[in-house]
Amino acid sequence: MIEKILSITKRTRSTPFTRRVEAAGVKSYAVYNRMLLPAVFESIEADYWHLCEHVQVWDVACERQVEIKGPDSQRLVQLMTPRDISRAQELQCLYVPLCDIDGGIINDPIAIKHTKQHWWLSIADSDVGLWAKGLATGYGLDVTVNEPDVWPLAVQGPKAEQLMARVFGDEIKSIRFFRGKMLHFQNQKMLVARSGWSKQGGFEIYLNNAGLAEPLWDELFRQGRDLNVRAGCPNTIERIESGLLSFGGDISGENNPFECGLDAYINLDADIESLSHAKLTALKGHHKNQLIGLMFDRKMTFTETKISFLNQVIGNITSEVWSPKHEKHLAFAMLQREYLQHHSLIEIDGISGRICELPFDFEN
Ligand code: THG
Repeated sequence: MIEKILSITKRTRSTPFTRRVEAAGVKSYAVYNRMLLPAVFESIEADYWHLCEHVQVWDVACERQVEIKGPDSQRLVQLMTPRDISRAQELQCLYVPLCDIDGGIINDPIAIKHTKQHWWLSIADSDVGLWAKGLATGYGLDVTVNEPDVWPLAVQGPKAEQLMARVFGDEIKSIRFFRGKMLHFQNQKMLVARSGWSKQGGFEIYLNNAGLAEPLWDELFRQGRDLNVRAGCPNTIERIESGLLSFGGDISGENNPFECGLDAYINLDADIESLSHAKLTALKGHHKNQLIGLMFDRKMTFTETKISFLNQVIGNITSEVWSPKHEKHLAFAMLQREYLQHHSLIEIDGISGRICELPFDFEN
C-alpha cells in the first residue's frame, strides 16, 4: 500500500464532526465521496478490540445521502436497483445493489424509504447523484435529486444500545434491525436506524442539522464515559471477519451482483421496472467469477493480489487481513468459478488456504 501525506483542500470535504475527530486523535483518513473518512485512531488492531468490547462513535458523514423527492421517486429508485422495493415500509432500510443496463454495479447503498415520494440512498463511494439526475432527465421523471444537510454518525459495539438509550431514550430498544425511527435530540427530530458497517450491533444517527454535530458528539461522550466510549471508524479486521463488502475494493463497476454473492438482494421474479433486470436474468448462473473467502492458518504477506494456478491467472485478492481473534489470515478473493467447481483449497506463495463461503463460519 502506498502511504503518503495527502494535501487536504476544500475539495476534500471535512465533516461537521471533523474537529471532534481531530481532537480524539485520529491518525489517518481515507477519502470517500470526496469527504474525509477516519481510518485509524490508536491502531487497526487496538481499534478492533475496543469495537468488539465497548462502544464507538464513528464519523461516517461521508456516507452521503442522495435525496430523491417527487411523484416519480419510487420509480427512479426501482429503475436503479434489481431488488424489489415495492413492499418497503416507511423508515425501512434496504441494502440495494444499484446496477446499470449491463448488470454492472454502480454502487451498493442503503435505501431508506421516508415515503413513496421521498427516498434516500445512503451511498458508498461513487457518484450516484449524477447517475440519478441523468436517469431522471432521460426518462423525463418528475423528481428532484439533491444532497441534503444530513450527516450520518454511527454508534457501534456491544454497548451501543445502552449508550443510545441514554441519549435518545428507551424507544431506541424497540427499533428492529434495518428499521428506523424519528427521534429527538435537543428538540430536533432526526432519523435513527439500527444499522452500521459492523456486526457488533449498533445504530446510525442521520443528523440533519450540522450545527448540532458537536453537541451530539459531546453528549454521546458525556453519557458514555463509564461505558468506555471512544472515537472509532469502520474497521478492516472486523468487517472482513463479518463478510461486509467494500465498494471500490471488493466490488467494482466491472462486477455484476451474482459474482459478488449479492443474490439475496435481487428479485428477478418480481414484476418491476429495473434497468438491469433483463441482463441479470440472462446472466444468472452464467457468471464467470465468484467472490469467496480464503482462510489461512498462518499470517500471510501477499506479494501480489493476482492468484495463479498452473501458471494461469485465475483471480485476485480484493481484501485481506490477519484476524487476531480467530488466529487466521482471512481474504476475500474473486476467483473463476471453473476453478471453484474442482477445488476447495488454494495455494499462495506455497501456503495452502481453504476456500470458504461468505460470510466466514468460524465454528467449523
Ligand atoms: N451505512 C450507511 N450508509 C452506507 C453504509 C452503511 N453507505 C455505504 C456502505 N455502508 C454501503 N454498503 C453496505 C454494505 C453492507 C451493509 C450495509 C451497507 C450491511 N449488510 C448487512 C449484511 O451484509 O449482513 C445486512 C444487509 C441486509 O440484511 O439487508 O449492513 O453502513 N448509512
